Amino acid sequence: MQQNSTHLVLGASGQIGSVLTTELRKKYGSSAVIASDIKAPKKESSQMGLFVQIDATSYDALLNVVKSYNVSTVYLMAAMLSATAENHPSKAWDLNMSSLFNVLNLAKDGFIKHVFWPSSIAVFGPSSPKINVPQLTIMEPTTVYGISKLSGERWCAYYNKKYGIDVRSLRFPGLIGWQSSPGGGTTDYAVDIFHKAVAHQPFECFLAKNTALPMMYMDDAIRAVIELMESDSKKIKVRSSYNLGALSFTPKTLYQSLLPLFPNFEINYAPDFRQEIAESWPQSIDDSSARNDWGWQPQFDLKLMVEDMCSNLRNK
Ligand code: AKB
Repeated sequence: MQQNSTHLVLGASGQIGSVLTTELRKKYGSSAVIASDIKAPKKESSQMGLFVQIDATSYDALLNVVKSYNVSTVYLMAAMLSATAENHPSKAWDLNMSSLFNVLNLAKDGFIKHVFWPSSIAVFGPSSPKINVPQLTIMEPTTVYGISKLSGERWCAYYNKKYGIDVRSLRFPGLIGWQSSPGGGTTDYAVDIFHKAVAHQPFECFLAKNTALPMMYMDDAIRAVIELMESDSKKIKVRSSYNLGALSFTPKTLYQSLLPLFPNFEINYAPDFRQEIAESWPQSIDDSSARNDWGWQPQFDLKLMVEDMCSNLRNK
């Protein structure tokens, strides 16, 4: 179903959107993938393929692009992440929810056929189980971002049940990649630490050393999106969002795994408001529904991820 589609990535200049756009172009061809963002792209990425500058909170702007380019699949990657959202609650709610409603309504109104929307481990809260948090459990998120993601999940399930919309979603853990910079997340320390190590600079960590969180290498995350979207619709039994697991580690473990490559690397811990957000989230994920329904299997363990990150960042 995906081969003859035109794909539109909203938030294509962001951490996940930029890598996803590149992979989709490799897979389906440059002319089959339209990148879009509210911000103009950097020069290099604009040369790779078609880019349109649009605000995902405007239904009319989206409709215009969808009609002009005959788009059938939309990946809604535009969002305000957990730490930034705590500082801009109503703006975060507005962006995260209105963009989702716009895309779901484009599908309901018959203009597009398939939707991917990322949820997050932020849907869980302090009352959820910490270890191997199950697909279905108590969910009482305490962050604006988490509340918007949990509400979004319920709306995805509603649009699927009520209108038959083919919307698919993954609850992403913290994502780590060399290709793009993250912005405003609680898990972002796990990206920043690599940049400092490779630059031979000391690292100040905004989380405490023993704060375990679920994480994933970007290559695995992008592969998960593509595999989920290419799966036969009958296999997709969860229409809210799938738990997705790969790694779980603390800042201390990540630091220790960098030491063999950078023996003089120094870290100090200065936890800030993000510590409380991290403590409200689970430490590890039970992703058996994703594994059983559509065959999810992560490929990168901590060692592989550290080696790949460092060699790519060094070459960059
Ligand atoms: C964040 O830290 O806000 C994100 C997420 C876990 O969704 N990376």
